Amino acid sequence: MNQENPRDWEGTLLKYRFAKTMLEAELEILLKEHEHRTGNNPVEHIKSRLKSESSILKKLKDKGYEFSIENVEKHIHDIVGFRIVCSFLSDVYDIVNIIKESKNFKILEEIDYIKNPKDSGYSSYHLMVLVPIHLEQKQEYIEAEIQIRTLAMDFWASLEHKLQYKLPNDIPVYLKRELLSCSDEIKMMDTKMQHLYDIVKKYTDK
Ligand code: 0O2
Repeated sequence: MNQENPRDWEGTLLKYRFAKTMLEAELEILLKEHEHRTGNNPVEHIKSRLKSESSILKKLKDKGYEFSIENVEKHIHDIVGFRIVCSFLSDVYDIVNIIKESKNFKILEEIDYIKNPKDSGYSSYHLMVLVPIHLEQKQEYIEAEIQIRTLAMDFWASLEHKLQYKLPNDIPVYLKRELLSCSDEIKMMDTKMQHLYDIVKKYTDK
């Protein structure tokens, strides 16, 4: 890590690690409490990760910035990343609301790639949050990205991500078209499953 004091860089990474720990605990409390209150658990599974140093460097380079702690803090928003996977479309929006109503984070930005999918076909709901971490001398806020998506969206995104890594260069146009078509099919399936879920709920809510 050129020109930077390695201790400062280690200290920066440590803060991201603290933020991941804090967010893990906060999300567990929020979602468990929701389940206790409503009897409904909208979560299938949660994954979390700290972006690797090589991925941080690659993303900075792709964005056209040199490595510095300042540039990392300013331009890399997903060093702390969470992925919450749920069954139904309505679960995604329930989880978004649970997180947004929490007083424990500040919401920086939200992007609804479900209503407005990316050109690739990628869909998911992204929340950028600021997580408070309590250090010996002060409190700091660290950025984290929470992706919320259905099992079907997760299936598509995971396979598409794998294909991207397998191909040395850009994905050929015909493959992009096929992936887009798979994403449309997955969208239809999510809508159908939601419809079935709504019918079942009508029976069980009676
Ligand atoms: P990884 O390996 O998952 O960490 P920003 O982060 O806001 O500065 P970016 O990356 O353009 O800039 O933001 P965006 O588009 O919201 O994407 C953030 C993350 O969403 C990505 O992180 C992926 O995890 C996921 N994502 C976005 N677009 C796609 C897509 O087309 N296909 C798949 N499979 N995932 C996508 P990283 O750092 O790119 O990757």
